[in-house]
Amino acid sequence: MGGYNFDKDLFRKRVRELVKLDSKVSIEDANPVQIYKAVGFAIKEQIIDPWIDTRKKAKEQDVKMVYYLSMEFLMGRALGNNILNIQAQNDIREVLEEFGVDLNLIEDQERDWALGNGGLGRLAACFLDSLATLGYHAYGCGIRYKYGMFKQKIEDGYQKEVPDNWLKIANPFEIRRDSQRQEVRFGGYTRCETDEHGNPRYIQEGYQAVVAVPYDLPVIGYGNGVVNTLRIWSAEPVEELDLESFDQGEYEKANEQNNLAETICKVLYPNDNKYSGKELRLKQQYFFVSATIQRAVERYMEEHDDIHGLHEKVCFQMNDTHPTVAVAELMRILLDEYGLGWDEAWAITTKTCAYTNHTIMAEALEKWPIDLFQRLLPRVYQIVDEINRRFVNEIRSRYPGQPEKVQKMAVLYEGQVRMANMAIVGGFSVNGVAKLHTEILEKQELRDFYEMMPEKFNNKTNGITQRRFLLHGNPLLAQWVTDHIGDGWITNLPEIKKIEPLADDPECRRQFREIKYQNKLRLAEYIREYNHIEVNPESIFDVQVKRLHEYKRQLLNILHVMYLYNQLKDHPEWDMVPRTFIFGAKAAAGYRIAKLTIKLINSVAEVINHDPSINGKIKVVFIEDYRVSNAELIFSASDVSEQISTASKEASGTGNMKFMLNGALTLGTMDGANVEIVEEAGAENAFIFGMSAEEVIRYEHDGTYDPMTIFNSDEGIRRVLMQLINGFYSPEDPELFRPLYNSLLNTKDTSRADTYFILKDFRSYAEAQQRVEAAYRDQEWWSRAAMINVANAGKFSSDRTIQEYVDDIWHLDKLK
Ligand code: B1H
Repeated sequence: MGGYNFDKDLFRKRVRELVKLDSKVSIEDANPVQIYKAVGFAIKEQIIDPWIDTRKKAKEQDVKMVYYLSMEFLMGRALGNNILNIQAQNDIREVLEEFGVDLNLIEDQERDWALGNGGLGRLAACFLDSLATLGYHAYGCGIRYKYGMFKQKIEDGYQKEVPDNWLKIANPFEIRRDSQRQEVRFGGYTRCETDEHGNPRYIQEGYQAVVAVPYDLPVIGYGNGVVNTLRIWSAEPVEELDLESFDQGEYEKANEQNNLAETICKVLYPNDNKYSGKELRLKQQYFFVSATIQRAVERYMEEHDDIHGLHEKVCFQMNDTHPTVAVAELMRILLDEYGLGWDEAWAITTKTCAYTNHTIMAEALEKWPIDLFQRLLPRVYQIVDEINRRFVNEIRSRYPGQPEKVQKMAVLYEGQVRMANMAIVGGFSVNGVAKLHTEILEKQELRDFYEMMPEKFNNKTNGITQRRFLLHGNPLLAQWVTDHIGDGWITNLPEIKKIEPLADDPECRRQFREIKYQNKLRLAEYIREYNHIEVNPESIFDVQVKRLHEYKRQLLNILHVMYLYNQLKDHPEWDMVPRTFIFGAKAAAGYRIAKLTIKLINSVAEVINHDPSINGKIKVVFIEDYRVSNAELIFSASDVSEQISTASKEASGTGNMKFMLNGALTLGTMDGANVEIVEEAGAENAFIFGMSAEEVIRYEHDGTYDPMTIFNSDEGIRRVLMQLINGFYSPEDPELFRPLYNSLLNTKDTSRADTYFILKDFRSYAEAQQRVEAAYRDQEWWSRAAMINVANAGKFSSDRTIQEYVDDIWHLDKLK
């Protein structure tokens, strides 16, 4: 397909007109928000034909397409990336300069589209970017939450959650598609009728319905004229409440439907890696899955005449277990609406659905109580029950005399619907998100399934889009790379390997250092403005930004900072390389230990940053409201990338890749994709420490780990832990951090002490930090290693990941 043929004169004219139409001001008097909206709308005008054409071509060429089903799409801001992807940056910058405004200022007016928690949602966003750029037809399908991920405020060192009313400024890119609404039904009961052939037909009655209305957002391929769609569904009552015409009973029913519609899309659940078990969450899941599948089948039948060929043109990729009710919903539609027999319907379903697993954390496993599931989705439950009945029979005949196989693999077990099991049984592909993660799935978590159906299992190591995280987020480095090797890397990241020889050229290293320095100044400026802390741009920027979770071990990081501070106080003459420890993390609103960790980081910052005796050698900064838009600033300015999860717990990580691409060195455990990062960059250009996944798993099985022996034998560690309970960082309330202390040393129940092996890995981590310090003193070595990291980041483009999904799972056709 072609490009976008950006029309600069039209754009200039339209921005003038649109500020008037939308805000009733002339361009001269418009404020930045008003200009942002007009610019967004004017860009939408320029991509609307390619957007329509993409859909048309897909139909004409009858290409196979994928629906990426996800509860989360963590898109960040769209404007800047859209401008880059239509390659109109210079034109737009110039037009805005004519109007006397700076493009960066306009970009800054946009709110993040924060319809996701963390890695899982951001991965979905990167995948959409890559799908469009590679020229595949795809829909991202999700929910148009009224409130996205909460905004984080820090007050007195504590996290406070503020609702994210992101739609308050109308989104200039979205288009409401009333013509494609779908009805989604909850509750009631099923009645069985016999049709004219004597076959049973199931009818859901007495249900409550909502209307699902899609809003489409463009996903613009880089320079290729392909515009795909992120389709997010919003719930509305079937009929607007009409007070006059309803008797009391009708009124109450209508009122209930109103409330249902209003609550479903109200808010994103802010849990990362954790199952909440709330009924409303299951409603959300069924709501967007049902609407998506109904529409997908409807569209398929508009363009084809035989439902049996569905799998040849459509794939539903289920992003974790959250949308796996898709398996049963597709069965329902095929059975009840198309009148297929079970075997036919099952054959189609199991060739159309595929499942990605993103975590082995036990608390993230979705298991719905059967009574709740059945009450909410009576017909769908019948189908789940039948899927389970048949599958259990299959297990029994395959493994006679081994009832534990049924125990482990059945979909229904002990009063619960196990969503992962349903996804594995009902899909043709099960993939993990990094080599190590997939191995753990095959050998441990999903071992029985792997033994029974090994052909379904495969690995797809995650990736990130270089268009957002280098081209947009780090313009100085992007330009430098392009100046040296051309711009092929923008759509073919492995080409970036061509800069590797430049790492041996002292002048190139100097330029590289200068760019990092400029980015550090830019971040320092941000920190000054938003945190009111002065940081030293010559110091090492040592950064851990990600969701706050015990397994990610922000606590290990801050305990080590406390340890360093003790050393510095003991030896004021120590000429350590100045360090700025930067944290950014949101904690789930109900996650006590995580929130207390944030308070600890801020309390430590408060003490250390105000201690003149250490001459600013250590600074601690907690960046408020870490999100996609400020992440772009942070990665580009980082020297050290903290990837310190307990080995085996982080399925992949993707922040690790963003740091690498921006020339930060990984300080990490052999976990998730860190393993592959080290493989690519070379172990000598990273700082690896800690237990291996195997060791962790062994300890978990034999239960012999006792952190108390470490506490008793290691003076340095003991001193730091005592500072958690002696008021050193909380003089007004010495008991404040006791829960953190207890989480490490639980004396009542030692099996619950230090579940994430923080004390076990502490010395190894501290030693790795010393290596970082020593290495940084040699600036030539450091910049060379950083450049080698950038040069070897090619594997971690989501373009590569998507091509692997296409080749091994989806088998899509490229748009011509
Ligand atoms: C990941 C989640 C997750 N894995 C449940 N699982 C959620 C689970 O709202 N919930 O209920 C939300 C999110 N998120 C992350 O996925 C992994 O922890 C990362 O290691 C991985 O890089 C990322 C993308 O694969």
